[in-house]
Amino acid sequence: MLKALEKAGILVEALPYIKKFSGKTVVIKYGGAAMVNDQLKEAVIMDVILMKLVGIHPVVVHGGGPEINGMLDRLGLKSHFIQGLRVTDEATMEVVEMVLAGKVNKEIVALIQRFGGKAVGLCGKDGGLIQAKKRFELVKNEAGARVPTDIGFVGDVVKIEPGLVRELADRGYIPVIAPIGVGENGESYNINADTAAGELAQALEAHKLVLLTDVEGILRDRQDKASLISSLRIDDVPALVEEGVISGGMIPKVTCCVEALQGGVGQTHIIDGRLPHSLLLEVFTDKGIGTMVLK
Ligand code: X2W
Repeated sequence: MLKALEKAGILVEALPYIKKFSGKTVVIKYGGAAMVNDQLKEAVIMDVILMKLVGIHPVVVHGGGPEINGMLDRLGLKSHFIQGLRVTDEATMEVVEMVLAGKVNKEIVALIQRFGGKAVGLCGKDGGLIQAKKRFELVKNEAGARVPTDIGFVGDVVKIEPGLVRELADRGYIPVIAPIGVGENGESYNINADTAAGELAQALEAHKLVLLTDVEGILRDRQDKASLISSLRIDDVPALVEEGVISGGMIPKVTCCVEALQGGVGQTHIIDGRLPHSLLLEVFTDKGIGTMVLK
């Protein structure tokens, strides 16, 4: 157990950060492993509530890929992905919307309320928050050429209408947002949650975008946890991709950070959601815990 003095030291270390971030918006993408385990879920929620209580405006954008897979399975529907995106036919879209905007969104809202915060759940349809259009994913064909491919109701963000989210945040609520977009004719689109969080962070002119994932951050040597890169700049990214340090599922996450930074977000962080209170450790301590990507 920590001695009283050590505890005080930890609180004091947080002070300059509390001062610096007070009144600023922090968009948190919440998904993956940190959302499956109940204990981790509670740890994340408590961190978000603490942030709100010290004057920061956290905005939660959640995923729910594993929950969607589970429900599709129960209904006897197959999950199918192309380049990490769910191929979303009409029946799948119906399930995606029910699971994300219904079940997952309301679960998070209820948890925040239960632990003493105030939360309001929205999806991209509410107040026209996330306007989207059909995405054609560039997929390599047999000849090696990248051709636009129809993957159903997967959306690209056209426009974000952030007014409602700002108002809720100013009134003391934590907005909780499901990554469902709305099309011109009111149709629903399934949007990757990292992408939705990045776009929201830009529209809200957020100070920070935090992606909670199920890896430690970017490791120079994947076998060695001590090789974590705690901070890097946009300019370092191409070389790290070239060397294979940033690869696979990390590429879209880093791209999301780079785009957010280019769109005016101050700092972006990729952190390990499997570690209890990783959010607090990244935001309120000097060293942080994951990888920070800066401009
Ligand atoms: C995702 C949306 C949820 C998501 C999906 O259908 O799974 C697309 O792939 P995680 O938990 O962050 O993976 N959408 C287009 O991104 O959830």
